[in-house]
Amino acid sequence: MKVCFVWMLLAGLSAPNAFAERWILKNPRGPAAEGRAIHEFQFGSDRYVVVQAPRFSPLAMDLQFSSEAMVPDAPIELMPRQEAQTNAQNDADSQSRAWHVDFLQYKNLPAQKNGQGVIVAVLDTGVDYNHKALVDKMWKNTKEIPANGIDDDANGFIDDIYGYDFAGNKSDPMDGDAHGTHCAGVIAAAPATSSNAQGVAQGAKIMALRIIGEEQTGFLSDAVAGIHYAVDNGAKVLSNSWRIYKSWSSFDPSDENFKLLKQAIDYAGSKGAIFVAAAGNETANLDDRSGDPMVPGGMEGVSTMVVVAASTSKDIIADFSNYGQKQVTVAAPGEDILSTVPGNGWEPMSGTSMATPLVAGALARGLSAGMSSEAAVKKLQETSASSNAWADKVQAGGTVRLLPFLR
Ligand SMILES: [Ca+2]
Ligand SMILES: [Ca+2]
Repeated sequence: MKVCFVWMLLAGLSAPNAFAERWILKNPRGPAAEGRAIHEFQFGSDRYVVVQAPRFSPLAMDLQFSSEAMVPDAPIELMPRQEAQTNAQNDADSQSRAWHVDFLQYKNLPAQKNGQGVIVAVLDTGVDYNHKALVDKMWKNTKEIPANGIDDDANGFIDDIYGYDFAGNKSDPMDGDAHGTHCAGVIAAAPATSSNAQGVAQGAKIMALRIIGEEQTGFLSDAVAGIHYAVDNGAKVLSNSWRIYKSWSSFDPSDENFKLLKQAIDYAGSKGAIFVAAAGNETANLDDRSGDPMVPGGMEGVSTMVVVAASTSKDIIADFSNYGQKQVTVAAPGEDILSTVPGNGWEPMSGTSMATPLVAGALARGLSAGMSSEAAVKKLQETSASSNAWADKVQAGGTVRLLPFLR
């Protein structure tokens, strides 16, 4: 027992808090940061470098003194999965029937406006790109030769075929969870053989960006790097079902890491890419989060961001969904959504996490119909079905309707 206790104590002492060990440096000057960059970002005249350094170490001191600012890289998390609120009978139904596919009349949508030619980046836990319903829906970096250890297309990433694994700092973005595969399926999955489940934009291509690693957490700077990768490699819609609240972390929202994220989203906007973000699952009003802001969905003044709440099959707000007449753009089906999971499976999941890729896919269809990014977002809002139940919940006053949107 004694040995065991000592071992545990040592393990405790030697296991540093990973999140305190990664730092964002603004305009580092000295030699301390040389050769240590995990990421580098340039915004205007400002250079940001992300490095690893033990807290309170001489190295950390050096980095601090030789940088304009130094802040901890912040942890980000997935929206926790929501338990289905339905009874056993409905639960059985949701295993075999994708209600959102009927509700939004996928089969009546114009086939030629199916997302063809539009790349949708899924910034999540990765994607099971071998899933039968996704294998033909993946974006592939055709200029890259796989597994030769060379960055053939000189985009800064070696052997990146389906996207990139920023959480694991490697080229293979295979899903380490199920969340990202589910989101990818909501966007573009080929029809299931055993149900009506399928993606909303089956002509679109999925770019897999793994920014959430073990235990459904990741680093903010990996999300920023993922946004850059997506935009620089041609994605026009970015689906983001992750977030962080200020109270969950040790950083101040006025800090450089918030700025870095905002600049990345602005960069996406400047390239005509739409940043779609989940509203979150805390039944909170995002219009009133001054005490505890959430990013990215709660960020104010980001005109190119679309924030999505979750609706149910009764077309009311899901009881977990965040909302906000000003901050949340629109609602979409997000409860008991049947979609792909790794290993050729299909399962229902609930959350604004699921509503978000549905809107991302819908926007991809709009872009494939020749709409500009701005026009697509505007029309998606205008054609949403407004109702009293939604009037104070989302900007659009209701949930998306794809027939009028694509008409
Ligand atoms: Ca490459
Ligand atoms: Ca290669």
